Amino acid sequence: MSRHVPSSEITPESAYLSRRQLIAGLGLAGGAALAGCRPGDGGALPAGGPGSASEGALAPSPPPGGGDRPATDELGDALTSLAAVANYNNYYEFTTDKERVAELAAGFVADPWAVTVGGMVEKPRTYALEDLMRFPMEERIYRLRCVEGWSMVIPWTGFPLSALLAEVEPKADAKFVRFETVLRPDAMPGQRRGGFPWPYVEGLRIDEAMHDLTLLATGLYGRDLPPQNGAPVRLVVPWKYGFKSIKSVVKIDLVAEMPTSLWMDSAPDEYGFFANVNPEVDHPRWSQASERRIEGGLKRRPTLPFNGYGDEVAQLYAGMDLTTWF
Ligand SMILES: Nc1nc2c(c(=O)[nH]1)N[C@H]1C(S)=C(S)[C@@H](COP(=O)(O)O)O[C@H]1N2
Ligand SMILES: [Mo]
Repeated sequence: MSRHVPSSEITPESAYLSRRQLIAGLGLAGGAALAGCRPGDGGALPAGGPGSASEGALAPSPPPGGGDRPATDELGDALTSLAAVANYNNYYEFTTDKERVAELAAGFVADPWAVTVGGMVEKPRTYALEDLMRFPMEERIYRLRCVEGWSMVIPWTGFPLSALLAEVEPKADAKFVRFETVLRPDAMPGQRRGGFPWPYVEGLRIDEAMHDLTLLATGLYGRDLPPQNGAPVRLVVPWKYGFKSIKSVVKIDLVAEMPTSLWMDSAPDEYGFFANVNPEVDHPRWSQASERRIEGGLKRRPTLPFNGYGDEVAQLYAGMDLTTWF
């Protein structure tokens, strides 16, 4: 059983980039020329977004609110191209083959959509996609560090999860937040195969969920989220390994006990609840000391504690034993 095999270490980046980026790159150039616009000028763009089959034609749109998109994150690291962000994916509900998620997810219907928020809250509520889209959106450029040892820099569109939680009013004894991905085996071939206890489940402690860095993302590169990236709404928790950033969320519950995530359930010796990025605590089967930045060349770079967000989040874990990454 392939349990989060670091296939980035098996499939050389050059192999997928040469094939995939050629295709995506052609679509991008052609689309921009057809629409008569440069990326970022706010003009018409090729059709895309949730449910679109034209994944090859994805082109960046301006950030919400307009203006220019920085070329780097706050550390000076270049953004990963949209072509790579949208064609190198972990989404096991479709397939464990990162290069095939986009094509298998292309017809996924992400609209209409509903996210039910309940559990230990004063005002349980089901949010339609339109309701979520009414939150003030911002663009956040975050590093995404997969537990497998690769990373990207992605401009997300979204809003802090805390804004949604404030509306439903968590009760005082709610200590954790539990998230669930849609269960749709008809549309998700990976859910038709055995091996994982679907649906995908993740969780955060409530102070982690309330932290301003924690986003509910509805887009990337100024566009609706592509299906392969978790359309129409996914969590983004940038200081934790990527598997915490659960895709295509349909259920959010405030709970008293620490939720058991899909990864804790299927491989408890390898994946824990907190999963904060930590270069000093190796995965049982590989080192976490360094990582490979997608499109960053062959040289590995040192992994940063909390993925470089330690100034913002380290205090959440004061007094906790961080020598175990669980
Ligand atoms: N529902 C669901 N969410 C998921 C996953 C998944 O397989 N299913 N994979 C996770 C992993 S391991 C990573 S690294 C990120 C990848 O997000 P991306 O494809 O948008 O880069 O999504 C996370 N969220
Ligand atoms: Mo991951």
